[in-house]
Amino acid sequence: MIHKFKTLIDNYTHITVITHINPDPDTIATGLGVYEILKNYGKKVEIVNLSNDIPNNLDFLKNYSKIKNKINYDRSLIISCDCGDYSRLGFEVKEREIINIDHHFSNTNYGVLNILDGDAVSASQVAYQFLKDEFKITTDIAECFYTALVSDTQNFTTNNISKNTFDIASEFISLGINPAKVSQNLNQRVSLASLRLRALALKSLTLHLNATVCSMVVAKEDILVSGAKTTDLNRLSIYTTSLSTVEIGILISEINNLSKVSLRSKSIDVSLIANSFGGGGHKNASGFTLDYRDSQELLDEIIKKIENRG
Ligand SMILES: [Mn+2]
Repeated sequence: MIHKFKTLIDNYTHITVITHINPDPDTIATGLGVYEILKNYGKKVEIVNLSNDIPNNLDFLKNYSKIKNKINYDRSLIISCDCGDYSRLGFEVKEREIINIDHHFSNTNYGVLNILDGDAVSASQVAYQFLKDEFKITTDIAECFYTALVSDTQNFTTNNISKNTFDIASEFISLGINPAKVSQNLNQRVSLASLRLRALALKSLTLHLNATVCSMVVAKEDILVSGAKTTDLNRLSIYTTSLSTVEIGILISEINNLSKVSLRSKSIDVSLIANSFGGGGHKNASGFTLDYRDSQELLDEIIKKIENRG
């Protein structure tokens, strides 16, 4: 497969790295690592994200300032990072060849080359394991991949982590990265607006089905009043499974004309529920987005599905 990868990139002078809509640190940091690898290999590379709202606590990563919100190259090879299906790219690139690097079980194989590992804890793990024997992994690249790994495992606390996760982390440390620097940037650069939003979201916390399900709703007004950005919503879902009795957490966010739902679980497969609403994701972390719906009605419908699941 690495040969096909090399043949593909050798066929092009220009490469566009695409990161997913509603970006999280895994997509951005994996994209930046891949960007640097290809630059060092001698390619003309651009890295894009559809939104203008990139988490700014990632600005310590090399080439962060190069991220643009439009594709400038007319003809380029596309490399997508952490995008489970084509719509996650956000750009119209159907006519171009796509290399798809991802770790979602639900990935739809939309690329000409699909580099997938559903057991990997981050897209950066997939990229690193695939590329490390053929390309030089510098400290800057390792820092990107490590940041993505720490973020997608919520600081090594998700239940998909294993010895392999720590082995890879230790390889990144051998490559010269500073774990404390990454932790501080990821966890201790929270904006006041996002703390205010967290308070409002926690205020909405409600328990259902004998306290086995926990929901939180972020209303349009909450985002407005707190001054938070939509990327500040990313971290809120962790609170929905904080309580010991809770098996499934639901976070509903009213963003513009959309209802965005994040589902989290301790062991139950919530991706099936996300699928039934047209979404996808991982067993313990998945979600879906709908045209705006009344949050209480939507919540009732989700809870009914949870109650009636087979
Ligand atoms: Mn990811």
